[in-house]
Amino acid sequence: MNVVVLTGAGISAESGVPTFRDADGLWEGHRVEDVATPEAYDVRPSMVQKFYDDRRAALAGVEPNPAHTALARLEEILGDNLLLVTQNIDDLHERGGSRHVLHMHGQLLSALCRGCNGRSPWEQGLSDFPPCPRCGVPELRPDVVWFGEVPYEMDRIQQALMRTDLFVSIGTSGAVYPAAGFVQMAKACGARTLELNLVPSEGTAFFDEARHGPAGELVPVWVDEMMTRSAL
Ligand code: BJW
Ligand code: ZN
Repeated sequence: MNVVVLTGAGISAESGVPTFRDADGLWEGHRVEDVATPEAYDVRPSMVQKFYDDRRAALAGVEPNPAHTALARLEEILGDNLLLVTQNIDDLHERGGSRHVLHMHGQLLSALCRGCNGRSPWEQGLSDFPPCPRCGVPELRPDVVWFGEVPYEMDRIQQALMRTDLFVSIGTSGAVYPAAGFVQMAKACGARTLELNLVPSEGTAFFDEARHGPAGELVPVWVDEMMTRSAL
């Protein structure tokens, strides 16, 4: 069976990583749609760099939860028949044991050079505008996808959605495209679709089945079901 899993901020919530659109969401007082843009970075680069430096530093204080580790167990069974796509820029899937993770909105532990367009692994802060390891120009920005920018690996994701048997969306509000449209694309191509989210998402009506509750409980149960089925 071929499976595509899409994850969002809700899967990391129980690890202590704030989501974007819940009551205690990120960017305190600002709508993410107003600040996660290249224009906001052009106007206030230091503020934006500090925000991402703080989030990068906070990774050291959080751990993967049972939802992340359950998806790693699923990868062990399905191998290349699982495509795990995350909108998250944290590294909790990798630390939970997943080996192949497609970060469509980029990664905190990577820097993108506005001089040469190169991507470099990055663990430190960027607020002091260090030189790019590739070209030496001090134009490194967070390697994340802001509104108006094209998410990574869209061709690969679209190909996978067209041939998948099952599409599962975990912990995402369904407020941001193109990820919010994956359910309809997969369904139009014949896949069964399942939502696992704390509450009904904006797109909940598009799913064949929706289960609501914390990802740390729902995901291990669903993965156990998948493992039982694959053992039959
Ligand atoms: C739990 C839980 C628990 C809590 N257990 N669950 C008009 C109409 C349609 C589209 C557009 C439009 N105008 C503009 C657009 C396009 C635009 C867009 O979608 N805008 C919307 C505002 C409408 N999109 C873009 O610009 C994208 N690019 C693009 O479209 O390029 C064109 C193109 C596409 C494809 C091919 C070719 C060209 C880029 C979008 C970039 C988004 N970037 C951000 C910031 C990334 C860096 C960072 O992290 O700071 O990505 S915004 C932010 O939202 C972040 C997230 O990845 C993304 C999604 O958020 P997510 O993960 O869903 O989090 P929340 O907080 O919204 O939801 C959490 C959910 O978890 C909730 O439902 C909770 O209930 C649940 N939950 N606890 C389970 N314990
Ligand atoms: Zn460079």
